[in-house]
Amino acid sequence: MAAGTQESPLLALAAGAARNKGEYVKPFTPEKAKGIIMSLQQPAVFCNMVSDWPSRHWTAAHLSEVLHGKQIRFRMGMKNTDTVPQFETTCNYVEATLEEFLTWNCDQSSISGPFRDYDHSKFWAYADYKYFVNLFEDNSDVFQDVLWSDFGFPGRDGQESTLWIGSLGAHTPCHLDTYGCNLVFQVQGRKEWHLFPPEDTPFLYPTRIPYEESSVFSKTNVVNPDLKCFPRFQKARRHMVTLSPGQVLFVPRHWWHYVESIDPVTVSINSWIELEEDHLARVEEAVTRMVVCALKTSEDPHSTRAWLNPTEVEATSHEVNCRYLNGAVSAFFDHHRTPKAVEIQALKTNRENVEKKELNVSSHMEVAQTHNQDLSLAPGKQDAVSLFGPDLFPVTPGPKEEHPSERGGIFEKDGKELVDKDGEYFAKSCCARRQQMSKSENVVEQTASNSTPGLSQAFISTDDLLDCLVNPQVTRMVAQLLIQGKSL
Ligand SMILES: O=C(O)CCC(=O)C(=O)O
Repeated sequence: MAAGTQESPLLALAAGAARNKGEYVKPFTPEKAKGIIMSLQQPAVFCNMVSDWPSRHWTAAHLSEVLHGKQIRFRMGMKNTDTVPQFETTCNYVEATLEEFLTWNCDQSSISGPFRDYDHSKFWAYADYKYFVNLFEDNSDVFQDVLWSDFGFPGRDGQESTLWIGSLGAHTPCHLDTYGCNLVFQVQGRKEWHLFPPEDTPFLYPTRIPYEESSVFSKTNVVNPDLKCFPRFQKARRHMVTLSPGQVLFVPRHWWHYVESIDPVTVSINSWIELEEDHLARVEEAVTRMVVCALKTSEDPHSTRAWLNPTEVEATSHEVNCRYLNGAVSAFFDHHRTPKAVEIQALKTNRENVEKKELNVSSHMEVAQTHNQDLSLAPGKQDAVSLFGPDLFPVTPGPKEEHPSERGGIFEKDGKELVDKDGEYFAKSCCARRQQMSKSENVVEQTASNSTPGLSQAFISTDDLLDCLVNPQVTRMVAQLLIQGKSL
């Protein structure tokens, strides 16, 4: 049993008695669920945890009534099987109501309305990444319909959640999320999840273009890979699961995922749970942003749209990026007060990229592989696996398997920049996608705007950053990666 998941005998007795009376009892207490989430290093599906959540009734038809007439932005994609991923930068967008979406989706002969230019047999539509706080700004009561407190996160509800409504074929290209781990509640229809462990990153051909602060995309279309261009992808260990209504998928930190709607209408709700490692990740992202913005802006100063994901607010200036970096570093130090803690955290989170001894790219890949003998649990938490059963099943490598799913079957199938008092700029959040996600991200902003000195006296200067970026170890690794990338 994982640390922190031990159930008290009294609770177990009470649960047994309730079950005997035919009452609905969740298979895991909040403490136990949280213990699993914090120790499991493999994706897994929780069943029978959300049957009493009011949001289980949130079909697209129901939501269209709740949102009566609200305009939503839909991403439009092709139902083709190209080998090139459909990044958000290459998609078209349509502003429409949910009602108009449902009409287009059901009445395939409809030739009017905002979707009129999109032949239903060729296109899918996806209202993805919709923050509750934006979508339900006039109706915040609905936040309480989502109860992540049942998973051990008290107070977390719709306010920290995102909604996804799609048609058949709607998908999100393969990416990893930089921050947190993820809980995903499938409400309507089914979605197919293709997951790959963080250790397989070299086989996924990561790219920072399109640039997005909170995601790293794969160049590979994982459902139709071009193996001539991306031969290492063959080594990636795909884990697959079909998520059905009523199930909650746990996606551990830095697992790659491609997600596709396989029913005519799908609705899901997710929440990214902040983790300790996010503090250092935020510094890494600030460095990445600075490098990407500097190089891409000088390559083509007029067209940020070509490389910036539409979920990002805008390309930010060097000054703003510098402030963001300083904010992230200050927040890191605020969190890890002692130098020892800083050292441990930095080394721990570095494991995916930098080997301490020799920065050899190919040996790095092998090390990544051997690290991965036991993907399932954090060290010292080996026995959480005993919790697998009908209410929690692991997502395992290889083709998807049928799993016992819903008991009872009650679910339907079917930067902007801010000007501060002194007139100086600070990016509100360099991350549009996650701007409501993380309370700790606000800490970065506040720390940056309250305590970051002027650029000239910045704690981390441009030269400090350059000293690190052109460190011989780093440039050697970059050189090796460049050569390796061109020699395959
Ligand atoms: O459902 C999707 O299309 C993508 C979901 C996703 O990427 C996430 O929850 O992190």
